[in-house]
Amino acid sequence: MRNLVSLLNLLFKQLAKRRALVIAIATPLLVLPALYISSTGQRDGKKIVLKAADDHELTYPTTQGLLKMAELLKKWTHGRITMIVYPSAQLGSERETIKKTREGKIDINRVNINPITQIVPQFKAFALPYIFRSAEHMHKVVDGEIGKELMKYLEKKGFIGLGFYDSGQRSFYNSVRPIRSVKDLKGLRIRVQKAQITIDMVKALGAIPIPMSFEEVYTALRTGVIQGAENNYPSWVTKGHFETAKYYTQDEHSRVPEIILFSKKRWDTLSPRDRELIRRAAKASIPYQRKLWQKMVEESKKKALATGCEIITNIDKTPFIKAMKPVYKKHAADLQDIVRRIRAVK
Ligand code: GTR
Repeated sequence: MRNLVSLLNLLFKQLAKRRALVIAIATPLLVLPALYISSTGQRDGKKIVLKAADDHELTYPTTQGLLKMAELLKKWTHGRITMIVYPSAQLGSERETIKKTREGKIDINRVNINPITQIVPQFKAFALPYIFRSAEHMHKVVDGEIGKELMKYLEKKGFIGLGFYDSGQRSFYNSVRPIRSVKDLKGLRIRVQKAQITIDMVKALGAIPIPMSFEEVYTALRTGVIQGAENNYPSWVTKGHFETAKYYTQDEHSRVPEIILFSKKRWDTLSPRDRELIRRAAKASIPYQRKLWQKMVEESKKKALATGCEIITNIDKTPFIKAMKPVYKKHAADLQDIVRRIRAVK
């Protein structure tokens, strides 16, 4: 018995020593890179100017998110890394900027996932109608393992994914009549993003999908080329679509997020230290953007109501969900596993 006690004592002492040793070795290993990154060493090195694109104006939460990134990079590097944000589609429509980002002509690009599904079909999992139960569910999925997995597919296509911003839910709005059921959509000319999944979704509901760029929607609504579109509250209002399309129905058919892309071509020229800084800045901008988002949704609704718009919230979504079956059949056939995993996220 005594032997056993002394054996155990010895064992504990050894373990304690080892732990001290592990801590002594690991602490500087963990702390030093962090100190290094935040130290004045960031001043030195190549000056870098990054060009960033967004199709919303400066006050919109996504553009504000990019500006937060720019501010952090400037601060952390004492001005060595400058990120210039070009708002309001100054660098081109979403489709054009995606191409330019791939070519290395734009370094950072905040875009919606819908057009990305045309390049990386796996992202359709995030664009499927009614796939997410709530904002919390969506955050858990995109910020977790599934989000990381999908980001990997981007690399082969020339992009580095830095994180997801909020875009709320997309719903229908139009200038003709309040949509209270699926049949009210019948025959309406509805603008959609240039993505097959959104085209098929609108078709499945009996409306006529008209793919066009975001920048063309305002005039197309005014001239009657289209009678409606689908988007979140802030886009409906900030882009002035609500001036003509006065009926907004909260059918919430998708909760497709926004993504911050970095050009792989440019990424490959950066030092590991700068890549890490950029990743961190993007990550830090996400909670900031999401907070602004909440505020903007409320403000947009208020503004629209104050100008005489009608917001229809009390609809039965079940027929909308049922009508989306062909969309799942066509677009989610190869994504069954991921769809199952998304649904299983609690
Ligand atoms: C918005 C999104 C834009 C653009 C737009 C659209 O919600 O933030 O980047 O994708 O939708 O419908 O084209």
